[in-house]
Amino acid sequence: MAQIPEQVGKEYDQLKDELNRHNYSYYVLDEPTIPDSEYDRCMRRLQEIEQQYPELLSPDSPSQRVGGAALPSFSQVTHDVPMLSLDNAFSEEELEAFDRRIGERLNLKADQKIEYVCEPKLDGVAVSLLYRDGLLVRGATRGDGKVGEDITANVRTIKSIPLKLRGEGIPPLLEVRGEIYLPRAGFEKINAAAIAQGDKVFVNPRNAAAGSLRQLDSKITASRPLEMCAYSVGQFQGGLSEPDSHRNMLKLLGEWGFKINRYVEVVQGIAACESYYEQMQQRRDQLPYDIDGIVYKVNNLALQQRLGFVAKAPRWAIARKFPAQEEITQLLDVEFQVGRTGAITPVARLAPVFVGGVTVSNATLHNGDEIARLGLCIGDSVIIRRAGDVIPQVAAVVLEKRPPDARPIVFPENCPVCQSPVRRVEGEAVARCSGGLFCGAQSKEAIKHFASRKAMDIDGLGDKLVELLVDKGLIYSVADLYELRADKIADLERMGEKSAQNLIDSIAASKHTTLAKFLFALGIREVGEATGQTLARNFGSLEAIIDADIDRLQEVDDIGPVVAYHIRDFFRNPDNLAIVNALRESGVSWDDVDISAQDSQPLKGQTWVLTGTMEIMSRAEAKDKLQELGAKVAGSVSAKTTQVVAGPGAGSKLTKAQSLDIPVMDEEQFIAFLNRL
Ligand code: 5U1
Repeated sequence: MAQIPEQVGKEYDQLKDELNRHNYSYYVLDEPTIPDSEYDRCMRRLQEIEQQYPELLSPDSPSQRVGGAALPSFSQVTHDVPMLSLDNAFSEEELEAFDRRIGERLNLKADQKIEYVCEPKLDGVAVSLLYRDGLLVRGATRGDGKVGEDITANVRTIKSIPLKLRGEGIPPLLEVRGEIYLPRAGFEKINAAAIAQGDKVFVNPRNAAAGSLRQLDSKITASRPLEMCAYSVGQFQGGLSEPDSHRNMLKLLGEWGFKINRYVEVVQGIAACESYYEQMQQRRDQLPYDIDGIVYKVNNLALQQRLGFVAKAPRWAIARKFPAQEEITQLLDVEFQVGRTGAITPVARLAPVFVGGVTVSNATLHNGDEIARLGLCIGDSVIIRRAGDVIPQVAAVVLEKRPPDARPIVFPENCPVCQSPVRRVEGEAVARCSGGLFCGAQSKEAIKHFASRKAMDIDGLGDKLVELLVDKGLIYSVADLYELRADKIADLERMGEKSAQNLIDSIAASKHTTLAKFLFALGIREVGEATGQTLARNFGSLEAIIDADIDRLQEVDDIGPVVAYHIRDFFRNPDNLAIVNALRESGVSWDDVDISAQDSQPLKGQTWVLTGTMEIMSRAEAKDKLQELGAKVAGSVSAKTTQVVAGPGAGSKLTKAQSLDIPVMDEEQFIAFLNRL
């Protein structure tokens, strides 16, 4: 065995501490401290040392988080203290009855309020983690509450689970309980990877978390971005005396290195529990993970003891469930919609179902591949999932319920609107109508996009009115908008002379625009707002863009071969050029951009974030201004953010910026800053 040089031993301990500290900051506190590249360098060096001196390797080494050899099976674990489940309250009345029962058992006076801890109920998998002398020695599933499975190798791979506890006063034996869950972004990511590989996808983040923990090969678990929040203690033996309240116990767990949900709150009395429920229900869609309800716990641990248990659940806690985010319903039909770029999207028509707080009767099926992947037939019972801000999804088919008369879904060969052939480019999932602007559906969508706020911003020209104008044959393309006359449209439904004139005035007012907005308004595939800005900044005039070949277009930062191809393709099409010319002849105009000013763009290379309310200038104006000055405007704060502008009501983005030491200014300071440039 090679002698371990003292220097190497010291370096090893330092690396371990540094990596564990970083893991804690990054995965528990959400506050990155060192760049990824530095983390990777430390990890490589640690592994190098472990390879050379394997006797140094300890169970709390961060290298142990990558997973090890696959197990033949999971062994069983008996819980010394059973893992309880929770009773549910399905209404305010049931919650109030829970509070009354507690008051009666504790002989409280009618006006005496009980102190409760309110916690979001994370939708994942319950876990027990056993620590001896501060080291993680066992992770187990709940199982039936008495006997679970040993998933130690898998839990070691979860970065927010401490392998070694930090801080003071750690009891020699500590069993922590909590929830392992998969944030929504991680769920989307692993499902996207499964689709790319032709594997089965998970129906929801909970199933994905459970499936990831059930892996005998812990390397697979390590590849899933699971997280864990602690919510109680099963055993606490020796060391300091236990805290007196549940909240203080959670605080202590936080100090020892566990992630504690940030929305945990102590309240007085059941009415406050109800307001907390309402607040969290409002917030539910914006959370980055699924929660399925709220857990209320009596805060005082001595009172918890007095209250005790019934069967498998404590008397001192209850879960109030939120409306389900998944429901079963029937697929009645599939219709095919044609989008602005001709993309044909199958849309599921469903028997209406209340899910995630709204009634859902349609869901997108994305494309033909998605229908094939789901194995969907008309008449099937399907699981609809609506979680977060996302549009409702058909998550799975319930095959056992397939009726004998279920029919296969046939993708159309011709456009349902204009009958032109449908084409699918090899390697692309999307099938498209080949009719171009000849297709009524495509021209309607193109006009809606052209008129939209971020494009030509034609006030009063909403989607419904565009449909009506096209259906009545008053316009065929965007160029016709500028030829409209008030007397031609005054007779339309709910129009009248005054509204007709207002619309004509708004159309006229939209004529003077910017090159960037005009490019965006044209609806060229893959050319969004930001690409419109980039093109305008780099070419200065429309003529220069029309004349640019693919190579020239690709010389521009952020323009790859696909975008370049679509731009070129658009301006090669004589119909499109005719529309562009007609628009210019009608008076659509902009000031050419001074491209020589490019190098002096003072904010080039910077990333700004706008958060909170803007009271003096609009957020859109602020964004335009920053982009003109060369800055990127991002939606979230990260270590790469240069500057944050925070108005009243700024929340988590401001907190994150402060924790990362990113400079923050308010709107007045921002305007003063712009004036100085
Ligand atoms: N937040 C939270 N979830 N949850 C689940 N607390 C909590 N407590 C539980 C369960 C099953 O059980 C208690 C009895 C400790």
